[in-house]
Formats: sequence, structure tokens, C-alpha cells
Amino acid sequence: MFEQQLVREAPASLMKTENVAAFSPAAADEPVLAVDNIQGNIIGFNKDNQTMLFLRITNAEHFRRWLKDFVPFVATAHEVLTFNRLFKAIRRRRGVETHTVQATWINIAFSFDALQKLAKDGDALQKEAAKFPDYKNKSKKAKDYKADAFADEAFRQGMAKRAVNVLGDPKSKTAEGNPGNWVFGGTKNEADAVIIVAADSDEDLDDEVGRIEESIYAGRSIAGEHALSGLQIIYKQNGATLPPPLTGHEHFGFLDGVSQPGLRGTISGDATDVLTPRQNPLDLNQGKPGQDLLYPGEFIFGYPQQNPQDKNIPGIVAEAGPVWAKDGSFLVVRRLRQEVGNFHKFLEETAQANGISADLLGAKLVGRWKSGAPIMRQPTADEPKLGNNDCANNHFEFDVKGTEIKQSDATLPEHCTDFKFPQAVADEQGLRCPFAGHIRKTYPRDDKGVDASGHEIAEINEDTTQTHRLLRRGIPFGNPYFPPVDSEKRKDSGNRGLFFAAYQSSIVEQFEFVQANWVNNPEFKNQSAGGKLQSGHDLIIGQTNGKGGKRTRHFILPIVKDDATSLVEIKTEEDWVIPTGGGYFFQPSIDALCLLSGRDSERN
Ligand code: N7H
Repeated sequence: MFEQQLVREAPASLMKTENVAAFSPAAADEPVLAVDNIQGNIIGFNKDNQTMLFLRITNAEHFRRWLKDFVPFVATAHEVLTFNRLFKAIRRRRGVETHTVQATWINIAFSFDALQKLAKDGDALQKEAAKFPDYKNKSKKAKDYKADAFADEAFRQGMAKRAVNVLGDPKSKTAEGNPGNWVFGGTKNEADAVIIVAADSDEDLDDEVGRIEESIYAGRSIAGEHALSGLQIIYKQNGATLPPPLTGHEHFGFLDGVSQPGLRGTISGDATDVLTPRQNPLDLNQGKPGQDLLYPGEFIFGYPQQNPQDKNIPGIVAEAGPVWAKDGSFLVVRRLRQEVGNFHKFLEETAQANGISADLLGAKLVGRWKSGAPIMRQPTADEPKLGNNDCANNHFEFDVKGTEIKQSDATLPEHCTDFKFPQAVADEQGLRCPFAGHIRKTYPRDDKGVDASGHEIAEINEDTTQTHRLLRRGIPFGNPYFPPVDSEKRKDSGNRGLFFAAYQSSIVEQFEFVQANWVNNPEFKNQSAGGKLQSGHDLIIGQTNGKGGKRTRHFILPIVKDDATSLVEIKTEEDWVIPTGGGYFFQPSIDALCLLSGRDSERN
């Protein structure tokens, strides 16, 4: 089914010495990222095996002491980047992937309620913070050190309270997706903290998770000292890259993790030492071709954000939280169970009714073929070579035609070329990639929103869109399911799906905005004219509670017949992506973990 296994790029530039100044000319004005202070998964662990331990804090004082010993085991972005660079250098020299270097990483994040318990004494924290170089000359007000300083309303309330009203999750109390029935993070079982463990092999993962579980229950710190943890594990979620032929793909069969925002900024302050190498010789504001570079404040507190007026000029610094929020990030997790059999049944039946193939319908719903090839560039059939090519598989816009990168444009070995595959055409009408296609809904690129009279609206345009991006770090859970040919036997109530995880600096403006204002909103970029729906819902992840709790979702599907395109409205009431758990967390910096647990700064 998939021509060759794609090795997804680890998020790290090449060895610094391999960079040249011409490779990153704009970076001199970009911020220096405190990679020794930022937790590693924000930059990206990129591991095939992960376990998430969802925790309840039963005794805040015991937990604080336990955390104090735990901090040195929390992986920094610096460690992860150093490993990724070494890994890449070895792979490049050997020519194949080997197990020469391996690593196991740990990160930790907290709910608002948990941080309220850990950071409620503003005076004490302010006094303690004076010993930390980063906080020394900061605010003189004790209230700015309390967790209550977090302004994000979604984070303050938690996911369970907003699931039905904001995210559109099932309202019916008996529905599996209603937060009253979630396996963790619902109205009855919200988590205070999550520990993420990631490893190259499941053996390494089991060892590390075993050590953490033992330290939680055996009254010992992770370093072996006597210490009650003040913790209880309320849910353990394992996740893993799917086995061949689905490696790198999610359960419906589509390649995942293709498009990610590129981060501006340098690692060491040297302008050549960029976090994201600039590989498009025709556009130095991109990483890989099509990967727009964003100011890191979109994802990490304490750095400039995007400027909604001009994406190439930095905006304000993201700091809507306590003083110690700097170098931290909000983490949204959502356990999404997938009904694989029903999804394929729907594809086959609907495709047949409309005289097209199930593969084409799937590609229209996602915006990419199963191989990852974008439908904007490959409108009639899949092309795995394009899906596999990181220089080309993200190089397209929706409103303007694509630009070829010729061999002669590539003046450095790291530069991409992109002339071997057809380029995208301008698709202002959503005929090639439907407006409600999953990738067009969740990242509309250069799309322009229009009101009922055809005037442009500010909510969607190339610059404002960049303020609603997500750094996705999800991983599949459960075994693959290959639906039997007999469609009657296809009901798949198996325990499999996507463990969605994403980092951002505003949950309201990023994860919730994308889900509520774009994905679930049938008028999305085109407001209704004369009562006709003009975009529809994202049928992959869309959630809705219509009249009487009805879950009907619509999708406007363009069908080409005899050179003419007609728009067909397809409908479904079925849920094949079902929320079964989740939470809103904050992943503090290493210094903040030290401050909250009573440990000295590691960065003196
Ligand atoms: Fe999505 N899928 O398999 O169909 N997603 N997603 N997602 N998603 C993407 O670029 C999928 C979910 C985004 O920059 C691809 O990685 C499934 C949630 C964003 O072009 C595929 C589930 C949210 C992008 C899928 C799921 C998002 C994206 C294309 C749930 C946020 C990048 C490959 C089970 C609210 C868009 C890729 C861009 C891409 C699938 C969940 C958001 C194949 C099955 C909950 C921002």
C-alpha cells in the first residue's frame, strides 16, 4: 500500500558547523531560545513509543518534595536537540538508520487547579524567585507569582467544563463522547498532572515508566530516596507508531505529522545556529518549502508572537501568566477513539453513491491522499513519491498557484528543489481541496474569509491565520484494524485512535479557536448567502450538537463530471472520531519546576 517507509525528520537543524551564514540571513533579529530551560517535547521528542501517566495530587506538600527530586530527570529542549543533531549526523554518515544512539525522555505538565495548589503563596514565591537569574528583576507584586495570574479562560476552567459548549462534544449524557463518560479528564476524573515518557523501544519505555510508577507508589523519589509522592495514577495511556504498513500513518490510513509550523529563533545566539533551517531558496521566511516560520511566542511564553498585521514583523511578547510562565507552554491533550470500520464504510457507500472512488473521497475529506501527497498538487490519484518528499509535500497554498523551485535555485546543499511534481493551481472556489477538508479547515494558509456579500473578513487571511497554529505532538494508540471485506461485520468498537497533543501559548486562540471557529463551523470562511451552507463541517474531527442534540454534519463535495464541477452536499450523523479523554495543562520551564518545588535554579 505504501511504497517506502518515510523517515520523518526530527525537529532539529543540522550540526551548527554545517550551517553557513547565507543559510539563515534573517535570524540575526530573531529571539534566542532558552533551550536549557524549555521542556523537550515542546520542540518535539519524535519517539515511536510513549506513555502518558495522568495523575491526581493527593497531598501537595508530599508532591512538592517528590517533584524536587524529579526535576533533573525532566528532559530539556537542549538535550533533545543535541540528541536529534547527533542522531541525524550519524544517520547521514551511515546512510541508514541505526540504533547507535537512543534516548528516553520525560516531561511533566500541570492543570490550572494543580498549579493553584502549588503556587498559591505569592509572597513566598516572590521571595524565592529573587534567587533565580531570570526572575530577579521581575515584578514586585506578589500576585504576579501566583498561578491565578494565568489569564487563559480555557486553561482556568479545564477541558471537561468546555467540552460540550465550546468543543461541540456530545451533549447526550449517555453518549460515549460526553465528558461524563471519559476514561480520564472528564467531569468526574480530571487529572492534575501528566507525565509524558518517550523512548525508542518499548522495553526502554517500560523500564522508565516502571521506575516512575515505583517511585510514585513505593514512597521513594525517582533517585531512590525516601519520599512520599503525594500522587495517584488515575489513567495510563500507551501510544506507539503503528506497525508496517501503517508506520507514520494514523488509524484511518493517512500519513500524519506532515505539516508543522517552523519556529523562528536561534539556539545559541549565533545567527547561523537556527532552530529551523531555511531550506526554501526562494523564500527565507520558510523552513522547508511551504513551512512558514513563526515567532516562538505563538507556542512558548516569554517570546514575541506573530504580528497579525504582518507575519514577518514580530508581535507582542506572550506573557499572559505568572512571572515564572516564561519558557513554558500550554499542552492540550485529547484522547480521540477512532471507529475505523465505520469510517471506511461511510467512505465506500458515499463514494459509490456519487460515482467516485473511496480513496478520492477520503483525500477530499482530509486534503491529502493516504501517502501524504496534497490533493492541491495531485488532484486525481495518489502519488506516494510526493507524499514522501518533505521538500514538496507541504509546498502549496490554496488561493495562488504553486512556484517551482528549480535545480539552479538550490545554491546550498541543504536547499530544497521542487520541480518533479505538478504544482498546485489557485483554488479560490474549493473545487480541488474542499473548504471543509481537514487540512484546509485546521490551517487555511492563504485563504481569505468572505461575508455573505462577498466582502473579505478579518478572521481568515494569511496573517491572522498564523495566530491560530498548533505544534502537534500526537501519537496513535491501540492496534491497527483492517476492516473485513464483508461490510456488515465492520463495526469496529476497538480501543484505538489518536492521542492528540498540541502546544500553544493560548488555548482559547489556538486549539479551541481551530476546533470551534473553523472545524465545527459550517460557515467557516464563507458566510452563508441565502441560507446555503458554503463550506460545511470538517467530517474527520468535526463535533456538533444541533437541535435536540442532533449530530448531523455536512460537507460540500466538489464532483467533476464531463469537465463540469458540481457541488454535492453530503451528510452524516455518525461519529467516527470520539473524544474519550483529555485535558488542558501547562508545561512549565525547568526553572519554574525548581521554583515551585523549592529547588535552586540549575541556571545560575
Ligand atoms: Fe489532524 N487524519 O488522519 O485525517 N490531521 N487529525 N487534527 N490536523 C492532519 O499534516 C487527523 C486533529 C490538525 O498544516 C493530517 O500531519 C485525525 C485535531 C492540523 O496543513 C491528517 C485526527 C486537530 C493539521 C490528520 C486528527 C487537528 C492536521 C495531514 C483525529 C486540532 C495540519 C497530515 C483522530 C483541533 C494542517 C499532516 C496543515 C493535519 C488526521 C485530529 C489539527 C491525515 C484522524 C483534534 C492543524
